[in-house]
Amino acid sequence: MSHTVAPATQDLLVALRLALGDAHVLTDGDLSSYEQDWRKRVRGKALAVVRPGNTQEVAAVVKACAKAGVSVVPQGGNTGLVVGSIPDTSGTQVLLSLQRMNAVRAIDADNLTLTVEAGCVLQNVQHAAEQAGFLFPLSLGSEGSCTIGGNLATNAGGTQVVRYGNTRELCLGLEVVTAQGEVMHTLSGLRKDNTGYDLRNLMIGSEGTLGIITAATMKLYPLPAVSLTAWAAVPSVEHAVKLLGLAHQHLGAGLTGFEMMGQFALSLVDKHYPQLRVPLWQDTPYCVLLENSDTESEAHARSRFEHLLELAFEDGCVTDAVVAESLSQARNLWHIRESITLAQAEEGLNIKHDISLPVSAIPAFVASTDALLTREIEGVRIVNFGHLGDGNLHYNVQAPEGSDNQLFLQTQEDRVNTLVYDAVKALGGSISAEHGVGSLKVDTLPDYKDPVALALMRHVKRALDPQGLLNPGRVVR
Ligand code: FAD
Ligand code: 2HG
Ligand code: ZN
Repeated sequence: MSHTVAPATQDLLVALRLALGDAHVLTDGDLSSYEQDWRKRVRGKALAVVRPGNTQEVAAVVKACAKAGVSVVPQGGNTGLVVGSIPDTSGTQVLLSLQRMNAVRAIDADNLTLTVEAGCVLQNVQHAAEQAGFLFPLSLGSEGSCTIGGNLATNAGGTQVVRYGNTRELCLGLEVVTAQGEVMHTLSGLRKDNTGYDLRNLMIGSEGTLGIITAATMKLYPLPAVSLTAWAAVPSVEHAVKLLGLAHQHLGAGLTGFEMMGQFALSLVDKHYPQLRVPLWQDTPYCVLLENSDTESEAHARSRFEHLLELAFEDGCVTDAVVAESLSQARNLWHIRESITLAQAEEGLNIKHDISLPVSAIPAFVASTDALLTREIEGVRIVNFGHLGDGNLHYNVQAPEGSDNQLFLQTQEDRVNTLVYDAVKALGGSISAEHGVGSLKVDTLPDYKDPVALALMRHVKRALDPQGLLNPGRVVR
């Protein structure tokens, strides 16, 4: 397919080809993997997909685009869930894929750090750390395709946050290409550095709107000597919260995962992946997946873990439980948890809500919002699961059985969002816990974000990207 392009655009394409070589400036062929979001909700159209191989090439692309007044959309693994990593439909934006920048630059064992390029797939970062005898704890269902640059740009969370924090907490230094095409060399491995404004933390979570992350220095941890996993049936959300309190009390920093999964969420895994054999889900409204990792001996850790479960049984927090007897059993249990997103995709599009609340407010939120939605929309199905240990729920709303999912989204999405987000706001929560804002929530954010904070965000955007060329229309307008 050939394009008719304006002379200025033609000049830009020539400059990009000169900088990267023809093979890494794509304008023809099937570009859907770059132009379509992971959930297949939106398809954009890029002027060109560029694939720089190093930081200087990223800077050259940004400079050429700034000169031409063309906007740049950075993309890592394109697994984001808020439509932030694809071009708009105008055909005028350059999609900058970081995937070729995937080297592990250095591992500093004494400093407990590793320095990686932004396009490194998360799973490869985990493997590199493990091969050096360390743990890189960030863990997401998308880890086979998402990149560390995307994780930083979204400040991704995942299933180990309760112990190790979000991506932000794992990062010590960044290398960033600015909107002007300059390179900010702040790839430090320092744990202490009070030399002014924290630009690293400004870039983290900015979703490609303030700069393009090209490399990062990340923290490493000792590999745990033992990891224990249990799958427990709990009679209510209140009981799950009580179990979380017990786990904090008895496991301390050894508590590395605490996930809650509602019955409907698990029924979708059972329906679409019956081979995974979801345990206990049929007779209980919620299950909890609990992980305890430690550096002490297995026998000691196991007896403490089992003691915790005994107490939970006595308290009525847990009505039934399975403790993994081997690594492969533990992996299977985690695989079930990580399959919920895929099972939802099989069932058809739903309305996603990635929300956070104080843990103490979660039982009231679930009780009142379940009741509200059930009253308002007959037959509505709620896919409720998430990282309860972090106060983060994926409170997704699925169309009634047998109805048209697309039509449901078209007619109900705004109304359902208002119902859910108003309830979140009333309880002091956030409408984006870990996925970010992207373009999906950019117009909703002003209704829920503190207006002074939002105004400051706009000032920051104008100061760092006065031409408004870095991922425009995402996070703030
Ligand atoms: P992309 O999707 O490519 O981009 C995401 C955003 O970051 C975009 O705004 C993009 O412009 C920007 N960006 C990407 N790379 C750069 C860069 N180098 N510099 C500047 N900006 C950049 N998220 C969680 O937080 N927790 C989970 O548990 C979780 N589980 C998931 C499970 C599944 C099955 C899927 C599909 C997604 C899940 N996600 C989860 C969402 C997603 O994987 C994360 O947001 C991830 O961090 C995105 O990484 P990516 O490389 O795919 O980024
Ligand atoms: C998870 O925790 C992801 O599995 C995806 O954040 C959540 O599918 C979702 O809504
Ligand atoms: Zn999540």
